[in-house]
Amino acid sequence: METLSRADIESFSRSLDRARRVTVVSHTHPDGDAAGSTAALFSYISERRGKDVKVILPDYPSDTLLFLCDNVIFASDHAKEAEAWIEGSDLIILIDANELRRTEQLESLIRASSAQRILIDHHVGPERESFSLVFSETEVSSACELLFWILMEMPDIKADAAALPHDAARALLSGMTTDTNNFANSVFPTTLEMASRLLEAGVDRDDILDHLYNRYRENRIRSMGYMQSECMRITPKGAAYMIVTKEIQERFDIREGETEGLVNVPLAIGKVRISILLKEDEGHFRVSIRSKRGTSARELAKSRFHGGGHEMASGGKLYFPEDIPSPTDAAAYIENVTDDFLK
Ligand SMILES: [Mn+2]
Repeated sequence: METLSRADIESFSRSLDRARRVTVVSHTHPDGDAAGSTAALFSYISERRGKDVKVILPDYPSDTLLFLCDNVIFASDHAKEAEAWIEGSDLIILIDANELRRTEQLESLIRASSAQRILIDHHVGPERESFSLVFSETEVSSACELLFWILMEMPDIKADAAALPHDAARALLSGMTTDTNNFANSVFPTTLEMASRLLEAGVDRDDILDHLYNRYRENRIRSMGYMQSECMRITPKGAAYMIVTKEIQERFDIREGETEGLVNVPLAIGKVRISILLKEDEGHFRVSIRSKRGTSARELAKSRFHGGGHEMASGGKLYFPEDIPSPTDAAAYIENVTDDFLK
């Protein structure tokens, strides 16, 4: 990848050489890119660099991603262990998040540590001031892709994907696959080149697809059908929205990550320009936004939902009672802001 600087690569490699104990972290509600990129860093740093390394994630991903999480400390139920590991680390790498606050409860521990901090990310607006070394590239599919191209430059890999630990290669292809929605969006020439090199190196893509897409619970599929049939609203200006209330989550026993992908579905409708999914949580809704070209999901997320992300795939939050008096006011809020936003 031409935009990677030789000096940064060398500096990263030296930091890995010097480190005794390494922490790899990513964002809360980890997706496939977070799980895949942290798993790949783990395999590379432990197997190729022989370092003591652990992945710490703030909480659990969906069950279908657990095949990437063999070496993870989940801080949500192992807080003491996570804290001790971070405190004893001299190198902390944040990947697939542009800001430390995306690690939620881990942020204060990371800020309190004297360890060197490195950021590897593909979102807009990296928090440069909190890291001594930053790899930030938005013209890639995923953090997994950016990491792949960084690893290709490493002196022990020498641009040979077959020299990656097998688990790292598999994790990289997995995370890139989920962030591109299985090659449906954010695909760059470098993305296909990465996929090609990993397949050539022997990664079993069919096995990855089976893990990612063929192991859902029946409830997830039934709830998605219900949401599309009964809960999707489309405004005259082409905003589609679905509100997954606490009541619906309980009725279908919806678990973490099980609404993943649902926000993309309404974009298949011709008149829909932007799709918004709200999932009720404690005191707020988690908001996912996807848009078609020419409409900015990021702008809407930034201006109305305290969020941000990518141009056509963003997220944020809607708080009650701060933004809306109560959860039942969410539909009216969405209709108002989208009517104003979609001129
Ligand atoms: Mn990502």
